[in-house]
Amino acid sequence: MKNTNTKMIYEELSRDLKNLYGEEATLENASADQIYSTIWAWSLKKVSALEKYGEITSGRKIYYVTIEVLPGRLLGNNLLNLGLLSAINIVLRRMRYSIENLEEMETDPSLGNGGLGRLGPCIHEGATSLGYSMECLSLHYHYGLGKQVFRDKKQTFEPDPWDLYGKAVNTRQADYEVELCGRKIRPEENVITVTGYNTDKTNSLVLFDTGLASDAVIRDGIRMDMSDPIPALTLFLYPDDSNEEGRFLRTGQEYFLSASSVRHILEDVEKTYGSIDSIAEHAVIHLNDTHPALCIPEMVCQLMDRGMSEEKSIELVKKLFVYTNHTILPEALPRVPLSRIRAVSPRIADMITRLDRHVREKGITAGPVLEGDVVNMANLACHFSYSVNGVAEIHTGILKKDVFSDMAAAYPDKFTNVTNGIDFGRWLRHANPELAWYVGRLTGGDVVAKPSLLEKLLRYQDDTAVHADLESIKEDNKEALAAWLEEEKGLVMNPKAILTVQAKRGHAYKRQDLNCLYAIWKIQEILQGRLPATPIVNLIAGKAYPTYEAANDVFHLALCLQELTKSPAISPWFRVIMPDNYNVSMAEKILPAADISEQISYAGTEASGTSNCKLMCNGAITLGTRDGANIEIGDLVGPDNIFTFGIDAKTAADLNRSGSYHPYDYYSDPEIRRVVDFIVSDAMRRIGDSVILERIHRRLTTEDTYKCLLDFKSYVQAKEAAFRAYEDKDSWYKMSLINIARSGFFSSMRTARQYNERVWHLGNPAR
Ligand code: 26W
Repeated sequence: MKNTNTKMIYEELSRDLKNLYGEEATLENASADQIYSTIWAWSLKKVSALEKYGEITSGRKIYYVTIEVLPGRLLGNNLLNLGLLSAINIVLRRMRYSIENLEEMETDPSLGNGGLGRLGPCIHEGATSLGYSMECLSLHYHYGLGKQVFRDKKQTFEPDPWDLYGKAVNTRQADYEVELCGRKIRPEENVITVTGYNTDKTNSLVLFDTGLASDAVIRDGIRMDMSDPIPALTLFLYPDDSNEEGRFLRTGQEYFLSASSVRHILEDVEKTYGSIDSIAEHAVIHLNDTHPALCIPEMVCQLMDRGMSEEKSIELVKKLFVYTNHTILPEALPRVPLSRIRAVSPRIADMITRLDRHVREKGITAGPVLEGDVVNMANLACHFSYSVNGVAEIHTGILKKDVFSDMAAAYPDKFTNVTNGIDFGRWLRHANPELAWYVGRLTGGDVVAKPSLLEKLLRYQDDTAVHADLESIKEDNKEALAAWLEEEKGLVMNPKAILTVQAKRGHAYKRQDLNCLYAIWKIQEILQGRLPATPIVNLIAGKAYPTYEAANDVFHLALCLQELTKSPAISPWFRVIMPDNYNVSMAEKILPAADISEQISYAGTEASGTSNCKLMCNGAITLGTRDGANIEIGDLVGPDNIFTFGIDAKTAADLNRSGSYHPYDYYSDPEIRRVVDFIVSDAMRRIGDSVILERIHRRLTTEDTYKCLLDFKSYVQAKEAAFRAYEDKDSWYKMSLINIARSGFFSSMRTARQYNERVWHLGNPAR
């Protein structure tokens, strides 16, 4: 090998392989497993050789506390950040391997549920790349959310262990103890090193565990005996909370995360600075949604234990915490009985009472912390954080005008917006190397380090040769996805079809059912001989919470449509595809292949969305409502480069308030009725479960909380317009190019920078 870098890597790997598997082992005769393990261990050595940010002792450090985290696979991402990805691929090619094949051996931990869980790692990576000192604190769930398996066209879950990943985890026993349900627990801190792009600095992801989790309490699937919360505490993310035992367990998890985080932070500051006297100069504690809000009373208690008065402790806390809200749905703004918190920690319950009194004694009547015996966690977070933010312009607006309007009036300077961002290293360079290389060549720079360089693509917007190149990259990605879907999931996808993708958590407000209604409409069109010019693949992916009936029902509908569209009368023109167990690594395969990004939530309900940004930078065109970050995408690309439909958030809010929406009014339209009634047709009943299909039909015709029938026609029109537009490849790839060019705004480095300017105020970060 000519290149010294690759030669050196080859020699290092050969040596490491021999150390692991004996003198006989060579890279040429080793198994894929042995090569993977060798590269994995080698990459971890390289990562741990990097300097630690923790050593920086000036400026503030961010402690980002989150109940869920979706770090994704480490190997490829770390190699990219270390600048070794291309070189290692050259080395591997000699053995007829590629990093893409090998990294399939790494488990992908499902320690998160969706956008909230993935956002943390994206911001963490952005902050690390910028040189900010940031620790992400979460729980070490043994099985994460669970592995989604479709049985009989229904979603089930199996435990999803992520043992392999354990090799990257450094476990240490904490020096402190936390008290939970009357028991003293010394947490385990499981530390994973987080790398940034093009920097030799690293940060850490710290996952707390009780060390007391026991598989013996697991019953079937992800159900558990929760009578004793301690052995169950760190087994699964979001345990079933349909009964009091489950709700108690969740509060226990939230308190364990909060107590461990606060003790960890105090210890970190004490160790670094010798005391906690000026902690607000050295630390900012970021509450990623309300789940870790018990950090606030815990911190007051801990400061008081260190000799500070209550008043001073509370005032100090107000300088330490910031809170990001990620949802306006009332059911996800938790209200927790004080008695439940008391059963987990009497001291914390007492402190919440005092914090409530503190607010009232200041004469602030907005947003009571205690409403009778119920703790409003979002209000607690708002009062005692110095900054509260939403995650897209429209979402922050709704928080200020509606959800927290009283609080925004009481604290006019507290509320701000920081629109979400994504890590371009993972979502462009790593997920779509061909596109990343190509746009890098056209822009003449490193678009991962500086995503704003993508703007330079605009000068090629009318260049038909560039359009053709973009088309050929998209085709390659579709072919790779089709091959993977067939091999791994047994699903047939025509790589020549137009691919429209809705990949996200299953939730009524995200309206996967609206997508299914379109599918039915299209099937009926095809059966009547109106065929699309290009075949269509309508891909839906995501997990729904196991006990969330409405979302599970809609997944059943989608799976029935997947079955139905296998029919030879339909499949050549239209197919619904729903692969199981959508996770970060599957997203890395699906999103680069997508032509259309479906962002069809009911206006005003999707805080931001992040798959919309990931799809955008991979050249997909948004088909969306005026919701979340879709609006900012629309502003960036202009109305000609996005397909917008449906009522806007103001109309939606007025309609919700007036209660004047009756789905039956729309159901009486013959076209809509024909589509909706198809759900309970004989053809569908032969494939699916009639009870579920009838339930969906009833929900749509009598409740339709998120007004699918109202937006249906406008959605069909917009989707059909998108498919028509696809037929003119030059104008389609011009749109695609403009979307890629304008996507740099959604870099998580921009997000981290804005958090620093508007929220964290770090002092003197490295860049
Ligand atoms: C079950 C309790 C619960 C409550 C809220 C679980 C999870 C939540 C999360 C806050 C919901 C969530 O994931 N929100 C998503 O956050 C993303 C990152 O900001 C946004 O892009 C999504 O729009 C928002 O739905």
